[in-house]
Amino acid sequence: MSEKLLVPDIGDFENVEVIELLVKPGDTIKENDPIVTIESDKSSVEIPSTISGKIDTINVKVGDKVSKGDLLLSLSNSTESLKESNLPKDTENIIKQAEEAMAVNKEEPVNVPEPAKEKKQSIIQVTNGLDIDPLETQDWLESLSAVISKDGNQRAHFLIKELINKAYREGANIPYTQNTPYINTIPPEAEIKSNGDQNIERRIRSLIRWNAAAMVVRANKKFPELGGHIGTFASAATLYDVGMNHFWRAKNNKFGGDLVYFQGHSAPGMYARAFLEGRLSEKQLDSFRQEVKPGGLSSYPHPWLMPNFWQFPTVSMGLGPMLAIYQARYMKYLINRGLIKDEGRKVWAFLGDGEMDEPESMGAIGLAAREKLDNLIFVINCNLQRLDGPVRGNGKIIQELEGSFRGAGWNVIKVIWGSYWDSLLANDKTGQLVKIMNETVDGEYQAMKARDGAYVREKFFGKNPDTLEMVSSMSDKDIWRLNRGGHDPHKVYAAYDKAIKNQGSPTVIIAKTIKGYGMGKTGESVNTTHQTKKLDVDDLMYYRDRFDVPLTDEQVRNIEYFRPDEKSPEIKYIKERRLKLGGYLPERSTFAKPIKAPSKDIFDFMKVSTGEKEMSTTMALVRMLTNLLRDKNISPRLVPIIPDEARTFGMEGFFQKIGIYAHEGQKYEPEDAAQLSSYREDKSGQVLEEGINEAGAMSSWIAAATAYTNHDIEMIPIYIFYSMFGFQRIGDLAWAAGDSQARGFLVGATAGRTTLAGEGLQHQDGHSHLIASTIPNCVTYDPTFHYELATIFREGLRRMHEKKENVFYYITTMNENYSHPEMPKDKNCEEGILKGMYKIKEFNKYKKTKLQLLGSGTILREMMSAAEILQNDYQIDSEIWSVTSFNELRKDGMEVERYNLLNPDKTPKKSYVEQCLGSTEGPIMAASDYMRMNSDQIRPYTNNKSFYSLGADGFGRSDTRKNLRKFFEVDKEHLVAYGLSILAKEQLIASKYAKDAMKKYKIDGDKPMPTKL
Ligand SMILES: Cc1ncc(C[n+]2csc(CCOP(=O)(O)OP(=O)(O)O)c2C)c(N)n1
Ligand SMILES: [Mg+2]
Repeated sequence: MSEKLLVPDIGDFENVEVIELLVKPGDTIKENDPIVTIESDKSSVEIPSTISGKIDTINVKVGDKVSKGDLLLSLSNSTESLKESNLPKDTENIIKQAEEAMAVNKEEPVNVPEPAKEKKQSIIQVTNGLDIDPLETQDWLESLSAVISKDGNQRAHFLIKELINKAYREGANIPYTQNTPYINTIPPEAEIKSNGDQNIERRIRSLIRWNAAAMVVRANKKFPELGGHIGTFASAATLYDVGMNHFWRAKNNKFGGDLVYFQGHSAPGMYARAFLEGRLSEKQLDSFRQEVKPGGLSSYPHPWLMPNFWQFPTVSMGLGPMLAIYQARYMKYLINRGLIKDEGRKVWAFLGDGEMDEPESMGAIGLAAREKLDNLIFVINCNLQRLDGPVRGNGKIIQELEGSFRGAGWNVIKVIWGSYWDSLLANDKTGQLVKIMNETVDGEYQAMKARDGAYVREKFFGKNPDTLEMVSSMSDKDIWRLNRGGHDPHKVYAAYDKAIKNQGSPTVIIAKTIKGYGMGKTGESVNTTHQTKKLDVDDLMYYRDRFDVPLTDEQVRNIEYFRPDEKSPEIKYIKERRLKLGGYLPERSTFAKPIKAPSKDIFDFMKVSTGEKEMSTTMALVRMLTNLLRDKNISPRLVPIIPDEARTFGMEGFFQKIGIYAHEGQKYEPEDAAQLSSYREDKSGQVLEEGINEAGAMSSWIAAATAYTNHDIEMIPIYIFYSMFGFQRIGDLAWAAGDSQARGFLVGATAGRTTLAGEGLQHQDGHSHLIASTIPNCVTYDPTFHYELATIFREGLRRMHEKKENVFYYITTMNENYSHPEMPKDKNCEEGILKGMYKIKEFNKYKKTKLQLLGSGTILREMMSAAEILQNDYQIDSEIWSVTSFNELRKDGMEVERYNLLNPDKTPKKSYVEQCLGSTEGPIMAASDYMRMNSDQIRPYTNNKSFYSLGADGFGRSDTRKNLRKFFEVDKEHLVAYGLSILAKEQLIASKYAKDAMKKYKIDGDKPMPTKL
């Protein structure tokens, strides 16, 4: 039986060119095998087969233009075929039912019943929240208690929900509240108990506390400028220790490991623990914050500086929470794509309560709930203080966070009160204690912990006669010992245990602690705690006594570290616990296998001229990626990341081909189901379509770009964004990517200040390369032609993913269509492209006057046209250099210059720029579609040649490309005029030529500088 394969619905396009045939007559194909690649002026897409069989004839050839319904090929022996109708069965049924319903509706007029008349009643509304009938209240509460004890919490919850629904239906406008009372989420009777030895754990914790504080104090004694923080870790020690002793599993050869984002300022605590574990020496502790000499300990978690220790940079507040969310999401992505096993690994993130004010901290919590990230646990250390003072003096940060997280769909566990409060709360029959707990604001809670028990009795329990009575038999000391939940290992253990068992949603543990816990009068719960880095002898003695650290007064005065004997129960315990949990944390390692770079010929099609055909470099990139998806080594590792701009970049073809990642698959039939580029969501989809969310997309990219260490699998993330919304928008995340040793590609598409025409000031990028150049391990390129792009991309794959170099690439691509020439045959061309410049053309007819013309990005083409005019109209020769990266040239120039200055006695080396330009003839004129600073970067390395740079300085604006280039003076006419003027200034030609050209091209010499317009 013979079947015919027709061109499917390709959206709004008609007469689209066939650019590749992927099959030939005689081939046996299966459903979904790609048949041909077609390309419009915006995008290229593969057409998959909808049938299986052996190809008899192919009815199209490369270069043909096709539209929907055209015959592509005929097949025989097909084993499967699509039904006439493409509509899924379900849809057919739905349509049928709808039609039947409509038929019925036609006959029967819609009969909407009149609303029942409201019975008028006179009710006295109580609006001030007072209890007008305590007996009635008591009845209701007792009924509820009875339900709880008879049928359990769930039933009680159900009844309350029903009551609320009923009240709502009857018109009661009940304000919705996400808050529960200011007490622990887990009642004491439901707490799961730790099987750890509490005494030893307390001793270990005390030693860690002491050593952490000692290392900060010692460093500052030596060099007061070094700084450091004691208060943050002092408040969080229990939160960390319970995790370290009982929950966090390390990576080893059997398990991938939990991923823990440590709060940056608590770094001393992690070092102090590693010291007890025997991983860091006393000498290393003594080099805290002195990193210049090898072996020093970095101030905060920085993988770049301690590559075998720290995994995640977190100290720029707000990045940790966001990165952790996307890390958890990416872990699920890898699992759902079958690239890693689901081992129940967790991502834990430790955050400060002040940190939660960063928009990034809360910005992605909706995504975490939506994606049901039950592998994610936030622990927010609510010590109620940030740097300057209270986080919410007049309110309650814990309640506020509870509302926000619960509202977003998280599982919320509040750990507010320690065990000493349990009996008081159990005796709170009238609810007065909880009432004052609810009413007391954080400013008061903080002040209480800066004072003493008598103050707490008066200011807290004294708020109500009942509560004052409750503590009448307690001494002030007893009252002072009433601990906060975050300092109680039992409460923390119970919360962690519940968190790891939670399914279907992320968990946030909101723990109440005291900033500077144990630091005494100078540092505990006072507004200056955060900055306290020095403790005087009295404070140190107090700290020692407070935590029973076994040091003599003399040792305290010397601020000695304390590490018990190797055979002591403490050291044995700490090691045993970690052994049980698979190893030490934090620890950074990688066992990822390299990805073999694709063979060179996969990019060969980008080395030949495109002839008449015009395309943008963005489109060339999409073509290249489409080809890479056919390489079986590379294909599964590619992670295309797009923030809602796939159609802008012509990448919609990827939707069908590799699918959009969606953890729930696709629960609906997409509106464009019948089209070739239909919006296909899939549980194992490959594209990360992030929506309008550059920070999230960058966080995903970082997760993918560090998968080689966090998941031991090398991935190739390619994040494609509007270049203006890249580095400018998420600069600090890009910096963190550098710190994280991320490997992957960032592509700034629609780049250039005059190349993106109509979009205007906020869209036209003239500086992303400069921002990118600030990141030491970011390699950047601004290519013009497809073969440059291919050469750069392939080298990026080789350096990063085969050779595992810790760099990442930033490449700009444009949306201007033009034809691309064949790659020059010169054997140095490839090297030049990669180093940053190569000679692309030379005009050498007149041999009188010469100019060196350097162009980058699309402005190279303006430069090439200008050179032609200079030759034809003014008899000026020139050499034209394609500069693929001013940034890379500058890096090389800097390095060589530095070497020469540091080695005055040696033969000076030559920078690459000097090698190219040093002995050329004539002044240099350089231009790019970026600020002059871009091309200016190489000025010092040209061997003192005259150097002039042009560029697009100033705010962009919407207009045509031609007008914009004229405005910013980088069009060919301005380049000609400037070129002549430069030659005149250098006294190589008469100035009249420049004047004439300006007149000819209507260039006004008195026009204001574009930066001022
Ligand atoms: C983006 C950013 N802004 C400012 C800072 C400076 N800073 C460091 S810690 C801190 C206060 C932290 O308070 P909190 O989050 O409550 O943490 P805590 O130390 O109280 O646990 C500030 C403002 C920073 N590290 N990062
Ligand atoms: Mg805080």
